[in-house]
Amino acid sequence: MVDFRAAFFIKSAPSPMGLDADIGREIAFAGRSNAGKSTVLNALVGQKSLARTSRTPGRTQLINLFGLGDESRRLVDLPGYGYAKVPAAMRQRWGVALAKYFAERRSLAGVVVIMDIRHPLKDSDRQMIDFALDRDLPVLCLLNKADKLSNNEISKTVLSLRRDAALSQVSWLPFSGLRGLGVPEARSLLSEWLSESEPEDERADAEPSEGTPAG
Ligand SMILES: Nc1nc2c(ncn2[C@@H]2O[C@H](COP(=O)(O)OP(=O)(O)OP(=O)(O)O)[C@@H](O)[C@H]2O)c(=O)[nH]1
Ligand SMILES: [Mg+2]
Repeated sequence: MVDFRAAFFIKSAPSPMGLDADIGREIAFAGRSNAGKSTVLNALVGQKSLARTSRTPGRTQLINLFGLGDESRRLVDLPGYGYAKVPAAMRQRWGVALAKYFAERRSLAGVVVIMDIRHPLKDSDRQMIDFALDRDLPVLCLLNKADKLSNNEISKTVLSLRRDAALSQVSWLPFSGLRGLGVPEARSLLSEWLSESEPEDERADAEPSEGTPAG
């Protein structure tokens, strides 16, 4: 199990071009502004303010890169999308850079899309999911702010999302960054993504691992 509590800030970058070398494994976090991305990240790493949270949507306009223990396993906090005050030209440039990142980044091992459970699966969320599925990357959708709904409402929402045949490969998890709901489940899935053997041609060079635990 990856130690999420050992998360530390590596750097901020204005675009995916400014990220570090494309080695090791990383998981990208995407979501609409105000869906609670920073709160979710803080809950996952068990730190109050690793990723800054704000009541002003769209304050986080940089990519923030975090290491887990060392820099070979990383969480990539992408800027929130859907923020109306970002100029159209900037949004356009960002969209192109993001598409390139999702298409070409070899260390990208999976994508987490954070949504407000009360307003799930907006067009921009679908776009992120499609970027990931186009490359057969695993996707976890965290339905954040589940504390705002009753258990019955949560079940209904999750059931209807899981029924979407086009999204059958996507995992859905009710979540509350505020209350810690879903944290152990999310950590264990992301841990798997970060721990699987290296993708593609790197695998051919890898030593066969000894003593792999059974089960
Ligand atoms: N009730 C509830 N509120 C939450 C939860 N997660 C986040 N919030 C609130 O939602 C607001 C936005 O949270 P952030 O974590 O800053 O959201 P963000 O997506 O990082 O926002 P930007 O970086 O500004 O785009 C804050 O007021 C949080 O307190 C949650 O699980 N439950
Ligand atoms: Mg944020």
